[in-house]
Amino acid sequence: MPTYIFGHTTPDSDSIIGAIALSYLKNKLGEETVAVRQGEINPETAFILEKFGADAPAFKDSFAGESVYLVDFSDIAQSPKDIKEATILGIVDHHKLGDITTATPLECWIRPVGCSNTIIKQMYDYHEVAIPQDIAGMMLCAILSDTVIFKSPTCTKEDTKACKELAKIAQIEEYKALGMEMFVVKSNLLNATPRELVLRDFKDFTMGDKRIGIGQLEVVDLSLFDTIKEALFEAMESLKVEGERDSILLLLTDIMQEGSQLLVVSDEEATIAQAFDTTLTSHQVWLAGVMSRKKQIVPFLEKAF
Ligand SMILES: [Mn+2]
Repeated sequence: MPTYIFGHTTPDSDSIIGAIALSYLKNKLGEETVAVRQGEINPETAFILEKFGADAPAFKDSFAGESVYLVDFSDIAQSPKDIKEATILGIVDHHKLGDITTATPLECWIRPVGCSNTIIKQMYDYHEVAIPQDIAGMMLCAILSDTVIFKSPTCTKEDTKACKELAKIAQIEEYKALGMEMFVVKSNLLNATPRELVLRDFKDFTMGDKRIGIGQLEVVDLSLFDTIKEALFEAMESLKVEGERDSILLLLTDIMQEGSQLLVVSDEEATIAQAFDTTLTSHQVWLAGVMSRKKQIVPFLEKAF
């Protein structure tokens, strides 16, 4: 029986590419592993897979009785429903430590860098395994995505160093231009319903006794949202009710202006405003300099709730 490797629910490029890259490494090291995904492929990831001629991992969301590696998360809220019945052999992640626990010792590569793929690059180096050209190109894209082409406050020297080395292996010289091309793809809001947009990069968190869902859309021009903002609010409202959540937040991040418009649907709007030391107008506020959900949103909400 193979070991399955997968990222969080509503997978982003880091989760999908991370599973592919880690699976290749583990297989080289003599383990039998298969990369899978817990959700649909988003347009940015589809662009990356197509560019490097890779297939999407198969969908699988039940792992009772199986062995698994987790990539890019350690929160039960972002796990398959039966994660407690799986044997977790290892975690590769760059988020806050979540609430997953294990009954047996595990391999942990958890480091405060900008992307899980940066850590996977370091794992290849540690084990002295060569990265194939196509996988290097995809890992490069995942890091450019997670670090918003090095603009995110989560980006570290290790991420830029990993990108340089991966770009060399992938034989891509203008990799910042490739990053921009990727974000233009990401900025395409057509062909998606407001609900799909809210859920495109969406994570649930448990804070105190509250369930809080936080989505993020990164675009090259915030005015793209002008005509659909009301529809986004409506979609957030219904997702709040359906998911029995206390709050839904949506970050509309402008990667050129380097800030985010925060939309809030919550029973506790005052607590959320307080968390960011601001006031909301019509359930929204511009947060200058805020680009990272992980570093600039979640910790403040954790404190407030
Ligand atoms: Mn990530």
